[in-house]
Amino acid sequence: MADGSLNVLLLGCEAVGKTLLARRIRSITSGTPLERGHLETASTTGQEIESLATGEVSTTLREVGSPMIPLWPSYLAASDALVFVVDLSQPEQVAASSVELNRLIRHEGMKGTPCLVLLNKIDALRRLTVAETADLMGLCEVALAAEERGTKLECIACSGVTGAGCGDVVERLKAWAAAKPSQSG
Ligand SMILES: Nc1nc2c(ncn2[C@@H]2O[C@H](COP(=O)(O)OP(=O)(O)O)[C@@H](O)[C@H]2O)c(=O)[nH]1
Ligand SMILES: [Mg+2]
Repeated sequence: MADGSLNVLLLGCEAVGKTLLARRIRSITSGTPLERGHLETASTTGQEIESLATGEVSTTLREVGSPMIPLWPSYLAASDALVFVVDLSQPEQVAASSVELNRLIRHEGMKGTPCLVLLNKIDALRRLTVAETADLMGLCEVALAAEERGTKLECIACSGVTGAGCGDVVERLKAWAAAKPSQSG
């Protein structure tokens, strides 16, 4: 994938809100409001790709659906950054998210790849708090494990439905894009 764009891998367990977040992020970067129909998503069985305007270096956001969990690590080598989504409204799924995040962080393909954990659906009425989720997932330990491997892990609480926190996600993508070494020379 030597196209010069920033390649970001978007992962997370079933129905955590990856596709809607990708659409929300594209709407922010393109300055085009999200149409009502775009709020309804279909389950992603394979991959979905969004191209984002993130300054001089564009971004390719690649969602790989949860049916492809066994294949997720194989996408790490070609990725510049990882965005991992967790659903605060599905407490019963948080353990599974923790297992997959730990597996990815400890995979040799990470090689210092920065990771952004999105604590999504903060708009939901019944949900875990950010602190509860961080506790249940052992996010402090995951961040330490990441640091030992030269990987930086950051968290942002957000909602694909309301757009809360999504501006911060875009800023992070833009910072990664700006820091990507030019491949033209
Ligand atoms: N309350 C709430 N629901 C959301 C949010 N984002 C997505 N959803 C819902 O969660 C379901 C799965 O969303 P989708 O983007 O397809 O998840 P994916 O499988 O991870 O790609 C859909 O019913 C969405 O409407 C959010 O921020 N808040
Ligand atoms: Mg999807």
